[in-house]
Amino acid sequence: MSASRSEELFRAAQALLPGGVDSPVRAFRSVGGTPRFIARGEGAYLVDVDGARLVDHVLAWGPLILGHAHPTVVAAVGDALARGTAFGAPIELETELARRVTRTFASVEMVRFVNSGTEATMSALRLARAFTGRAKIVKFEGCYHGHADSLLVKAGSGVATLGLPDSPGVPAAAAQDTLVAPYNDLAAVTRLCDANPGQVAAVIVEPVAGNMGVVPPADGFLRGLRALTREHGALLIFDEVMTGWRVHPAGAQALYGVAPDLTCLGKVIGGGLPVGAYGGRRDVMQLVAPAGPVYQAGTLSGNPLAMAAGVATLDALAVGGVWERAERAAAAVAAALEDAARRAHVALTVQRVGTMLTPFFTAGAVTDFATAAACDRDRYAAFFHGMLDAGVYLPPSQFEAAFTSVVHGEAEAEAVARAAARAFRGGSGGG
Ligand code: KE4
Repeated sequence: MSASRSEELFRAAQALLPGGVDSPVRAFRSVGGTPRFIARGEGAYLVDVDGARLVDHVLAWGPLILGHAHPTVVAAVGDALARGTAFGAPIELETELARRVTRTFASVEMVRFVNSGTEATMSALRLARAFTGRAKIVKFEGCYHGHADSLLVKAGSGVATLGLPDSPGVPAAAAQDTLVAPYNDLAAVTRLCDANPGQVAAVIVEPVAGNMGVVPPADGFLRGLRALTREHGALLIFDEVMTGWRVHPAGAQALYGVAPDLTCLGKVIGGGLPVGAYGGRRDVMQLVAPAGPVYQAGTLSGNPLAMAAGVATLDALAVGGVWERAERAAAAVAAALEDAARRAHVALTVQRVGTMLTPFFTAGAVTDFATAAACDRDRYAAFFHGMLDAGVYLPPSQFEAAFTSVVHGEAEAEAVARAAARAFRGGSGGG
């Protein structure tokens, strides 16, 4: 389908916005072509500015587990809007959302709301460094925790695996205290902790990786990190910005039975409005200003519109059987993609945990960034466009997770099956 209005808008946007977007992945750089400009969202669908109606499996990169413009969320935000957009003063809704978060995540005794996942992880690391009095952190290759300097770091060379800046503008000084290990490699983390005795403040991990595509933790990996951090006096931070309410209604920590010291949240918690959060052990969180000396602040943190959207989203999701609809939808999409690939004799590995999944163009399991990077990205790009032309909007990158909502049903799964058969037949990512 022609995308003439999107092309026109994209040209105008590129004159004023770097790359024509406000977040890089939206620019279709890894799949090519022109990003679709969106006119509106309707439940499981996006309608683009050229009138194309697309089954949406990006869902704003995870937040919209209730689908677009859910009536309960729209009403709650509209109601809050009529009373004002921001006060810069405490409101009851902050405590209401905090109640829901602490009831959901048993390891979270206290929580601080911020405006993004980046703020959440950046603040959690500062807090871990303050609590332990240590400087070094361990992260994993292929995991993304937002764009704070000390987290835009790639694996260095050599055993020390000292972090190297992963972006211009990140000074070596900001990267040198970040140690990087391969995902699912507990031995590597042990080596890093042993090589830096008494220096590691925290290990931060996506308990199910979503930012290299969906990569589940190997058996014992998370439990091993829990034991290792305890042994070394470091904090364990679960970055559940994506996995929170996505892999399980109470996050990966409930799914795998491992309690971190700190948890970072985002996406679903704001129902599509800007909300991030970090929380955890009371003895750690009590260090956060103004209760304690660890400074962190935000003009619009806890603002009434975002809090209203978050409370409405979590309340709608808490109704018995609702979350399971999104999980059933994800299972149906995974089965449809696998079946179409099998019929087309295409090597495809679909990895799914709960309501997030990734079709990898490879024959074997994807267990870390190296195996993710070995996938055929060109075939993914071709498949992405084949699906888009057939009315299904997948993430415009092999290294992302696709999502479902509680309003994705059989009709949408059938649309995916038809689109995939056509995309594979048309040679888009096909055999
Ligand atoms: P934000 O600052 O984008 O709200 O959150 C950063 C973040 C932190 N932790 C995890 C596990 C995340 O997945 C993210 C952000 N996820 C990406 C999608 N892979 C957001 C999409 C984008 O960058 O535009």
